[in-house]
Amino acid sequence: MHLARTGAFLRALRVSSLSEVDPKKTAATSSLIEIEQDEHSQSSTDGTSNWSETKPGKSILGRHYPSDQTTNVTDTILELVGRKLYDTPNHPIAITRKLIESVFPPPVYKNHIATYPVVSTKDNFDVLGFPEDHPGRSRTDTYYVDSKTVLRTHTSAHQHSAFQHIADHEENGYTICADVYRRDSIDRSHFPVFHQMEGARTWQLPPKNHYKETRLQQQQRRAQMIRGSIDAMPKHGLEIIDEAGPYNDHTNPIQIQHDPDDSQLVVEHLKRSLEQLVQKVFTAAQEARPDQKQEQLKVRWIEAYFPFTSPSFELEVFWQGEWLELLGSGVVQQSILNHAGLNDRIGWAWGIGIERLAMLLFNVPDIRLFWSQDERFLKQFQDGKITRFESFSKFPPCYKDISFWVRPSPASASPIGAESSSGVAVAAGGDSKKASPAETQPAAFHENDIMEIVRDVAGTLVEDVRLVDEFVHPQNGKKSLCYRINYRSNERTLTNEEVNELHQKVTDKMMQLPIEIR
Ligand code: FA5
Ligand code: MG
Repeated sequence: MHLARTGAFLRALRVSSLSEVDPKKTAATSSLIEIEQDEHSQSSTDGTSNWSETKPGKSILGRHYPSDQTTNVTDTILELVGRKLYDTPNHPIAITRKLIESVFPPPVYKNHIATYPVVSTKDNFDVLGFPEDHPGRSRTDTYYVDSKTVLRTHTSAHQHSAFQHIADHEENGYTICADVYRRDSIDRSHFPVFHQMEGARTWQLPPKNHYKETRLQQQQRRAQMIRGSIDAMPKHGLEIIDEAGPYNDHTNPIQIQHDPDDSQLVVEHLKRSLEQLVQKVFTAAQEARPDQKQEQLKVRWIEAYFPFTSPSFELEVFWQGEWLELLGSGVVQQSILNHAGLNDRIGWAWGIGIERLAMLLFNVPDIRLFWSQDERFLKQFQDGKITRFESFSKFPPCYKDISFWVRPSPASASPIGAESSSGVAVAAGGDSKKASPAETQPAAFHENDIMEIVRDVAGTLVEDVRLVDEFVHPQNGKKSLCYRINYRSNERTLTNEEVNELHQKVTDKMMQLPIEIR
């Protein structure tokens, strides 16, 4: 019997946070599913200490969560919950969401919105096969509401529910749009709250042609269906560099349950589908500036790793002089499909950063702008239209450095090198280059703690925070780090006094970290 069909699972289904998008209406409407968070234990046992203020509890969109030792979500972050940028008229995030949905429309794809951001660690990590020591689980990378509950770090937290919905409704695919939360670095393309869209497509075995038809023959007919669907996609003119190929036996394997031909077809369908999306976005962006010479867009596929797909891929575009990661994707782990009752299916899934796409589409140079309530920003966009954003002015930056000693520990290894392009385990937050399992222990310094303090004190008044110097003391082995904080508003010139005051507050709060200010 399928696990998903047991009474326990059916009882656990309840209508709430995911809602369907009615293509004829702007706003999202009613119904879908979420697994009830009924297995939470009351208290944390990991004994980690928390540098942020301990509060009796957190209220999130009308629900109250008593805090425990694991709680690290700050009020600054909670202020951003519920803004629904994906459903705000004339907002670039909503316009981009609809553009993506137009490439993945019903009836093949059911378009959902997941409005409620609090999910269980089970849905965010366990169900997706995240190992216990995955950096994404660490409190340095994820906002914990309590020990068993987080602000979701990715839309994949709803993947299991969405696959169950597919199983229950005889559907084939979905998209889910949601706000997601990560304790991440601070720069022009990273913000602690951002939006993701996840998509998935599955193919089931067709009904038997006649009673003698074997499973292999059924599989072959399914393969023909996938091939037919690939061939039916319009050709695009993009120049694609494919550095990953369909799989790699050692670094990016086909799952043992899968027929290699099936898996390769699914990969081909996945890549062509996402290339259609990139093509549509760039055509729209270029139509917005017909006077400009068309630049050849550089796009590449590279290998990636996600616990819930294999083989896995990332798509990057060349933007402002560097490769910018747009999305992660892959062939869905068969165990995940089986767990949702989709045993006879094979499928792909992807997760894209909506801001990243919107920055390319609208020429928005800084991710913080999407949160702006300044009319000079908002009035530049209109539903159904792609317009080129014109900066209303560039206000002067103000740099301040902060230097300190950290204790030598594995977790204070060089934090240089943020989001990886080398395919290490960075899914859903958690950068294996910055993080190590040791960082979940108390008293280990982690770069994201500085980011969080800066965010908490200065919010969107900081453009980026960068490590500019590091060295190890030859005698005592202590490590010195120097971070440069770039205070700059997108909306006005900051005064010296204002910046000094902010920087003093940052310095004071840093005293709570396991460091010695120099
Ligand atoms: C994921 O979150 C996976 N859930 C994606 C996925 C889904 C893979 C389904 C396979 C199957 P990742 O951590 O790489 O993967 O994030 C996906 C995208 O979100 C990134 O490619 C990037 O476009 C965007 N993103 C990640 N962090 C930030 C951030 N701090 N600010 C803005 N965008 C971000
Ligand atoms: Mg990634």
